[in-house]
Amino acid sequence: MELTPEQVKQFDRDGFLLFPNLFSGEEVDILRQETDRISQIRSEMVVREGETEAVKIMFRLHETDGETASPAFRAAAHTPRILRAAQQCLHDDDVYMHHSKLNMKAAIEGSAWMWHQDFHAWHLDGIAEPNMATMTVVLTEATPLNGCMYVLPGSHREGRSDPRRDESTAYKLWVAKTPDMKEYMKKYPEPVPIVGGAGTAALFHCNLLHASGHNLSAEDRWQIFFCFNQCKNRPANVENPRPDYVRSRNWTPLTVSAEDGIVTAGRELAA
Ligand SMILES: O=C(O)CCC(=O)C(=O)O
Repeated sequence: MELTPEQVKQFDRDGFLLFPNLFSGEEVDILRQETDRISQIRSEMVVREGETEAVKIMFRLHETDGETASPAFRAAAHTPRILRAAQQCLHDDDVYMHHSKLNMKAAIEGSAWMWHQDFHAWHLDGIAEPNMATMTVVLTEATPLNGCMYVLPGSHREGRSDPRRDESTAYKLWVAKTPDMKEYMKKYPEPVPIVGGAGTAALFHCNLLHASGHNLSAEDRWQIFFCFNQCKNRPANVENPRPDYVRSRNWTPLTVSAEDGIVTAGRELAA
């Protein structure tokens, strides 16, 4: 897949692009089987929450080594639909993966992600420029009831806001301060929900304000995130760097593979 020049312009203007049904049912089934497998693993890369210790996040699915490595997710990350789109929107063919993660918002218990910009945490990782983008793919239908993600169109142009630390959920993060967020919501168009059937995807800029609510439904909401950075923008040394699974040290440029990579990986896993 190759984005059109209009789509790249739209990304620059709005900070995101939506891709309904980007992945097929067969591809989604393979990725869901892998999700089931990895969620059984006990590891610091598998973060749990709530009374039932439901999995909230699983990290580092795209590498060839490590407890959570998955050939199918690795293949997904290299497909033109994901990697080529990221290269085009970052205006650079040399990109690497800062991290990959799967957010598994568990039925009833899965908690919210307050409004935030991803780049604040990544800047603290030592990354200088906000030239990063994330491709997210929903692996189960995403709806407002099950806590779909919302993006605030154009808000990436705001630059980096001065956030506060939110400790209220199992995964602590930097979030926009409430008075600032109220102003941004007056200034920019209505938030856009990332809703759609399994396989629907969105690519968004690292300074785009985004959030999602609690999962009030009876079904889990699963969603993968591949976060790309330009190789030339790799992090500088920082004191006490975060672990490799959130701040990758693998800065080798990624190469685009064939579109059928997930199906091939699925066959090999099943053999
Ligand atoms: O999973 C979600 O709904 C949102 C996740 C998110 O905003 C993030 O990981 O930065």
